[in-house]
Amino acid sequence: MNDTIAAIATATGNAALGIIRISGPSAGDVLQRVAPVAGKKARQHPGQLRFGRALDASTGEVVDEVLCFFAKGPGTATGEDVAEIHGHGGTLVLNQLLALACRAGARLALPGEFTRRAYTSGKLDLTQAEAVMSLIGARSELAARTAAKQLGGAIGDALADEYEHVTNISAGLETCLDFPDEDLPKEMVSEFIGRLSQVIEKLQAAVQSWKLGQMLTKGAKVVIAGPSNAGKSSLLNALIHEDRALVDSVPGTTRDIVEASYEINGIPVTFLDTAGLRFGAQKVELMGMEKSRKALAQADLILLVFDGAAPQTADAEILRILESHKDNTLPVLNKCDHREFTPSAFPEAIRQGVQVSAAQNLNLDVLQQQMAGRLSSERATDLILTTARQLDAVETTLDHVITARHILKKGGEPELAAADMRWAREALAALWGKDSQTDMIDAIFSSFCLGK
Ligand SMILES: Nc1nc2c(ncn2[C@@H]2O[C@H](COP(=O)(O)OP(=O)(O)OP(=O)(O)O)[C@@H](O)[C@H]2O)c(=O)[nH]1
Ligand SMILES: [Mg+2]
Repeated sequence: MNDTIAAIATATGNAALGIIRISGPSAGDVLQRVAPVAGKKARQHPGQLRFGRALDASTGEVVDEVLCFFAKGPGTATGEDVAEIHGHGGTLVLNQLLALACRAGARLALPGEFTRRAYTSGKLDLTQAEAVMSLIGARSELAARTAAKQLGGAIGDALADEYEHVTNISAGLETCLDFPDEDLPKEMVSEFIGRLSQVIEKLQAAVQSWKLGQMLTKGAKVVIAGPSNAGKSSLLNALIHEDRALVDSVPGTTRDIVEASYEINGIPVTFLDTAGLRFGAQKVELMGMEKSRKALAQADLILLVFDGAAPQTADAEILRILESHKDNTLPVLNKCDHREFTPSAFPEAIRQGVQVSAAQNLNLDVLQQQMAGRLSSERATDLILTTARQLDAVETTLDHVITARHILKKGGEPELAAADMRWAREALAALWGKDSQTDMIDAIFSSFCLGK
């Protein structure tokens, strides 16, 4: 980390501005070599932008008119000296500026290297570093808000108490191991069990948040399924306000799956309009129906659409789908504008569904609200795990904490509980990329009296 790195920090393509970012011990020197006058002024006035010219040192030619910025570490994003050259946003000119910076002593940064330096210098923990990418890639407002919270350290804050309990109990058990002949004091054991139960509850909530985290990052899959001709494609078009899928009065219109992206209450949604399920279909339509059934298995939410004027279409297969996916299925009775609309002719579970008219845009707001409710029931929490790595760390911690509590409850060997608590501590520390050993040593010594 004692070299100085540089990269184009803005997107490629033509734009009003483009920024070269430089970080490392010679950031100031590099800046001054690229833009001698403005760079010098920027170094004299850290935190301010100075106007000047970037020059090709070998020819003395002006490459671009630029604004220069300099900030001294460690109070910077990477913890190092940081410089920026704001040039015009053309691909060619930015590459020239970057080449000047490299000739002036910087090297090209590797992907993620600025954020990595921020992590190494303790500016960010791992969950915050991951949040940088989530924020940049966020596809919806809620995803962006969640990433922004994580960038601010939300996961660390939400699990700070749990980490402290795990570390302290681990330290407590390790200390007891030094006195193998003595049993653990009863009050201590019951206190540990109580605290572990709190930890378990919180970690379980964190694990549950993963599903929502996935929906936020990848988007929720909402499959529109049901009998042929129920108005599934009409409903898709009405929900996304776009003429996306073909609609026709002949059953079997949709065969391949039609996808469309949309956002519902801050959650990015991918709708999958599927081939209607019906008896007596022929080859291609049957292939489409097979795809429909597969799509159901991957759905976060299924809109099971019925033609409210054709109760006979709610046949055995459809009812089986409703039964086997009842946790994530929302029945929808379409065509409520139809004169033969008869919800009472449907089985109870379907009759309770939302009554809409895709053709007349009736009640679609109610349907949207119900979808949002189903997709974001766990939304209240600040603690949302968004990467597989985070989930793995929390699940591993949870396993060990549960085992340790079990051992303590049945009066088992403290060594065994201590081993599980050590693994739990290490796994939880890995969530943030912390050094659990140092934290535990801190926990042990902080319980010593002053001056000892
Ligand atoms: N009256 C009325 N007719 C509708 C409504 N929604 C759809 N329809 C009609 O129902 C027929 C079938 O509509 P689609 O949207 O193609 O139905 P689908 O479920 O996608 O059909 P498949 O793709 O064949 O399975 C068309 O003639 C639509 O105009 C509605 O709300 N009210
Ligand atoms: Mg269709």
